[in-house]
Amino acid sequence: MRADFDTIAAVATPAGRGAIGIVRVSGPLVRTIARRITGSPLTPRRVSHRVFLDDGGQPLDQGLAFFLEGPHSFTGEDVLELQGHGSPIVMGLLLDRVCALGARLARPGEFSERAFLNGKIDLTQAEAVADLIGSLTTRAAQGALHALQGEFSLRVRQVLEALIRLRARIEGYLDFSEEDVASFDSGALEDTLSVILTGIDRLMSDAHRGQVLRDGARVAITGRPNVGKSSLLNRLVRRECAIVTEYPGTTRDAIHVQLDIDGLAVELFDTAGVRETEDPIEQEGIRRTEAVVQGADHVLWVSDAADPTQEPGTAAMALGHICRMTEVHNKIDLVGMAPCLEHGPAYPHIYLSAKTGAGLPLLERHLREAAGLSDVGTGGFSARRRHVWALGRARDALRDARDAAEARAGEEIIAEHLRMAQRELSEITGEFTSEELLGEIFSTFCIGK
Ligand SMILES: Nc1nc2c(ncn2[C@@H]2O[C@H](COP(=O)(O)OP(=O)(O)OP(=O)(O)O)[C@@H](O)[C@H]2O)c(=O)[nH]1
Ligand SMILES: [Mg+2]
Repeated sequence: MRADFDTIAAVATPAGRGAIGIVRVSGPLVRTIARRITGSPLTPRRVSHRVFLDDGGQPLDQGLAFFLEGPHSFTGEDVLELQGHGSPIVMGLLLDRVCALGARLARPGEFSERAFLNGKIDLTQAEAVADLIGSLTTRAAQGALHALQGEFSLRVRQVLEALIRLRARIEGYLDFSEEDVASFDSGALEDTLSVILTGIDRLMSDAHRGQVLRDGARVAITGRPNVGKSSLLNRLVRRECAIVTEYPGTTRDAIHVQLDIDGLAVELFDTAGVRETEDPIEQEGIRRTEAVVQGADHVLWVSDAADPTQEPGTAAMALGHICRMTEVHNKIDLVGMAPCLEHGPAYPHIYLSAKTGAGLPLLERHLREAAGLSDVGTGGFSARRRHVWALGRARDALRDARDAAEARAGEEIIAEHLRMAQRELSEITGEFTSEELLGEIFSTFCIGK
């Protein structure tokens, strides 16, 4: 436990009214605060029913008090939890009282930050706590829990350890090479490097999947007017969310809904149909469509299977940079077609009917596959974009090391690339992370966590 920390306090339960509200306190003053507020010392790890007192000995509330002695607590410090009645007024009174006794209000994520700084959890685990709280689907929650239990950190550490062993060998050789006549075995070095690279590639693809699990995908439905975009959105969310009419130009505002496609959190956007128009409201709608398409991970360009004059999905490309696109040929019920998925040269095509629902499971499976979540069972850990990027930079540094080894570039250069790779990996677990990055990460947490 770090001696230089002060005592922090926050309401750990959500704002609003509920059966129970919890004030959480952590730091060196906890024992004193606990004794003053409950009137007598608390036994560690024992829950006791107490009256919570103000400075004149008058009751503020009553409830359960729970005291944990550091380092056997979440933060690694002495921790007090007061479970009072879940009223914002009562919580405010208790928090004021705790602060009057020497605590200060905690910043967002400060309890988790202390757990990290006191070595109770590493950075990916601290992030997993926030991700578990913010998870959008059951699978995302499971993934965050796996990361919290250290599954991701363990994988990173395994790569790190292999890397450190290799660095030690090379740097040991560099230190003694003048006396030692035996030359460095570069074949063995290349073999070890390729084993590490394979490990990091596998870890990167798992981390990427973990990031999709956490963040989900932004999917935009777009196309010409009246092709059935809003009908498709309604069918996917299984309720009448967007207005559907037989008149072209119905949708103007970009509507967005959140849905869970078997573990993939999708933010689905319905947009105004794209066409030349004089109507200023519709023009604004089309401008918004373009903005939605630009920000999407996946675009579904809807066309009308019953209308042979329709432009192909390539017209969607004109809307701007598109990451991934699928053309959805809607209204197959009108032409008596069976639903199917075809892989075209430029992008896939799905034939379905938003009206009857035929082909919808094909589309849902396709979206999961495209996001890389097709084979996720309940396993896998959640990860963040910053982890994937750091893994990418570590992999690049390792590739540079391998290229240098192959080119017999000299051990100093190889050692330098390995050092860079190690630094990137250590940034993931937080062993080597700048103050700014830490501040940025913890500031997105909720207060009391
Ligand atoms: N037969 C048939 N009709 C459909 C299907 N999907 C949509 N429609 C009809 O097509 C018309 C237009 O549907 P919308 O969902 O409003 O089309 P949209 O693309 O959102 O149209 P805008 O918002 O005007 O751009 C409505 O009359 C729907 O009932 C389908 O799969 N089969
Ligand atoms: Mg519409």
